[in-house]
Amino acid sequence: MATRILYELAGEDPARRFSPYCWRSHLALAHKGLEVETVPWRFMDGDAIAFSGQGKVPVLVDGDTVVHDSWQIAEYLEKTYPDAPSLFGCAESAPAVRFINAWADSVLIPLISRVVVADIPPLLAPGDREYFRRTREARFGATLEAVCASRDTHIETLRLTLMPMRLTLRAQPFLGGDTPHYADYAVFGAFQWARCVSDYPLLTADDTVLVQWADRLLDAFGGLARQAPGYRIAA
Ligand SMILES: N[C@@H](CCC(=O)N[C@@H](CS)C(=O)NCC(=O)O)C(=O)O
Repeated sequence: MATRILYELAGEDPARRFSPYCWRSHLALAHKGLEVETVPWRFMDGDAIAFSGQGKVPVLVDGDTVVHDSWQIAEYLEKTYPDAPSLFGCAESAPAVRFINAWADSVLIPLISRVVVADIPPLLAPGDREYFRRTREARFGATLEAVCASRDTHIETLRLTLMPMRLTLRAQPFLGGDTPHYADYAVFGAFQWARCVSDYPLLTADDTVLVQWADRLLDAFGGLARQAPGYRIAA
């Protein structure tokens, strides 16, 4: 029995792991070179993670330790496995990476959500579909279809919002510098989420700086993210 387990959100197809937060943790574990058994979890499986004292994934079980919340998991891995490659570059950089994580949570994910959310219900296990629609429509105050009806406008806002990434990645291959670190995973998790649920491309093919950055992360760790069922990130 594996001593390290990551519970990840899955669709009807257990291979469709689509949570942006779970991808962060999965890539962080790969970055640290830690083996993990990933367990598909669905919205109706609340009981399966009740031991964590809350109801959201990712949840990491590492021996006797249980950690939830992707940022907490990153900090836990950094503290517990200091000899493995650093997730933050160095301890002094963690606060700046926390800012990038917060930007992805509060700006990037809500914007992407308005582009892809209507594509999610058909991919969910039948038992999850009503719950997802009800809770997300309450959040938006509109049907998922109404939210995505203006996706052509939302995508323009999203693409403008990505300008700081382009300016940074023109000068270096990763947000982390010459090699990727948690800043890349915090942001790329959102791109991978969109790729896993929607055939609506987030990027245009001529957005080469971002397309190449996303390609590098899709290829990282032996193509871990690219192997997940999904669509194209760029048109
Ligand atoms: N701040 C948390 C967010 C985790 C989160 O929202 N997870 C979603 C899946 S993407 C979830 O488990 N939702 C359960 C629900 O909506 O019932 C983190 O960074 O891990």
